[in-house]
Amino acid sequence: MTHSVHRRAVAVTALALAGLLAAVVPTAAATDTAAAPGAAPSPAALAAPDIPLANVRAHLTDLQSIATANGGNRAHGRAGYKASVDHVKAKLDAAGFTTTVQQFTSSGATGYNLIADWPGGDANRILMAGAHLDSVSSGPGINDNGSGSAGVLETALAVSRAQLQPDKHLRFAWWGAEELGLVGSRYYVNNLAATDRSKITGYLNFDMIGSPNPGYFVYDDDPAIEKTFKDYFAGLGVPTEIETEGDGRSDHASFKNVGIPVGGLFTGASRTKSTAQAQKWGGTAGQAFDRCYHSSCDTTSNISDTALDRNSDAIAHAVWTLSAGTTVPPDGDVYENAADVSVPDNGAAVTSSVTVSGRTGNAPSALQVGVDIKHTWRGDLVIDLVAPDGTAYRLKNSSGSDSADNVITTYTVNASSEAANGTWRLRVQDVAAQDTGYIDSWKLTF
Ligand code: DTR
Ligand code: CA
Ligand code: ZN
Ligand code: ZN
Repeated sequence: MTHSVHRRAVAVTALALAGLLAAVVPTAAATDTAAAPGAAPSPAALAAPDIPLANVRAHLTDLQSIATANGGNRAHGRAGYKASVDHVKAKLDAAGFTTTVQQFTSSGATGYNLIADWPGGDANRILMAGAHLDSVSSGPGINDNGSGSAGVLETALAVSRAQLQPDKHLRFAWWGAEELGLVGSRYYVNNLAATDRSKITGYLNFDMIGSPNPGYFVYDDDPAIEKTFKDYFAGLGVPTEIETEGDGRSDHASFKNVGIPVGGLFTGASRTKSTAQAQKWGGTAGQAFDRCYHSSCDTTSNISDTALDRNSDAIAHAVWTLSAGTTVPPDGDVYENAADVSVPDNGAAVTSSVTVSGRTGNAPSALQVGVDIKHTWRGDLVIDLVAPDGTAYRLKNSSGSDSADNVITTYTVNASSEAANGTWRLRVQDVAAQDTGYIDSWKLTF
C-alpha cells in the first residue's frame, strides 16, 4: 500500500533521522534467534565443572578388570554384568545417592537396571541421564558401552562433589540388556505410572562416546536438548553432525516412544568415517568409527581419550544446564526472545523463535502471545504465530488505513491442538512499500 505523498515526505524525514540514530543502535540482522525460556538460569547454575578424564578412564579400567575376571564380558545374564552393577552402585551409595536395583527377566536370565536419585530438586520435574551398562557376550564392551556408563557415573560423582542443588530433580540410570533390544530401559519406562512419566522433563542418552576413530554426533530429537549439546561443542570449536543411524538404536528410544523429550551423544560404531568427516574431526577416512564394535577387541585400548573427555564434559554441561530450570514467573512459564529482527520493507517474511521444552502435553487454549514490534504505519504488517509443527495462527492482517505506529499488544491463541514443546516462531511480513521497522521482542506465556 503506497501512502499519500504529504505523509510520505514527513515520514521520510523522520525515518532519515531515525536511520541516523539507528546507526548508533545496532539492530540484529533479519535472523531467527532462538531464546531460552523465561528468566535465564543463574550463571552459577550453568557452570558445570570439568570432568577429569583420569577419573573416567579409571572407571573403564575397573570395568575391564570386571570383564577379565568374569569370562571376558559383562553381558546380560552373565556374572560380569551383575558385577558391573554392584561396582557402580557402591560408588554411588558412597557419594550420597539413593540407589535402586530394578530386576527384570529377559531370555531366561535376570536383568538389572541401576537407578540413582540425587536427593533434592523438584520431584515433579525430573531430568534423567543414562547409559546401558551391559556389553555383548563377545567382549568387555569398553567403548560399547563402558564409555557412556563411565561418563554418566563420573558426572553423577561430580554432582555429589559439588553438592549441586538444581531446580529439577536429578536421576541417573544404567540399563541392563540394551544389547538384547533396549530391554532394560523399556522395562523401566513401561513400569512407570503415567503420572511419573510426565514428571520426566528429559532423558539424555550416552551410548558409545569414546570411539577410537571418533565422530561427534548429536541426537536431533528434542530441539532444546540438541541445542544444549551443539552449543557446548561450538564453544570447543568442534563441529557436530546429527546422529542419523536411526532412532531405535539405543535406550533413548524407550523414552521417546512415550513422548519424553530425549537427546544424547554418539561417536560412531561400525559405519565408515568419510573423507569430509576426517577433514573436520581428524582420524582416518575410510575406516570405521569403531573397528572393534561388538568385538573382543573392544577393550580399554579401544578408546579415544579426546572424544571421551569432550563427551564427558558435554554430559556435565547438559546436566548442569538442563537441570537448572528457570524461576517460574508467577504468571506461568514465559518464553521470550528479545533479539531485534529487522522486517524488510514490502519484502519477505522474517521470523523470531523461542524453544519450549520440559513441558508436558499440549499448549493451552488461551496461549498468550505478547508482541512488541516497532514499525511506522503498522497497517503494512501481517503477523502470524507458527507452532512447532508448522501450523500458522493469524494474529494480525494488513490494513492500509491503519497509519498508527508500532504493534505492542498481547494476542490470545487457542493452541490446545499443538504440542507445547518445540520451536515456536513469530512470523512478520511487511506487505506494503515504504515504512519499515523490526521485531523488538515477543514472548509466549503458558
Ligand atoms: N545400538 C548401540 C550402538 C549404536 C548404533 N547406532 C547408534 C546410534 C545411536 C546410539 C547408539 C548406536 C549398541 O550397540 O549398543
Ligand atoms: Ca574434561
Ligand atoms: Zn552394542
Ligand atoms: Zn551400546
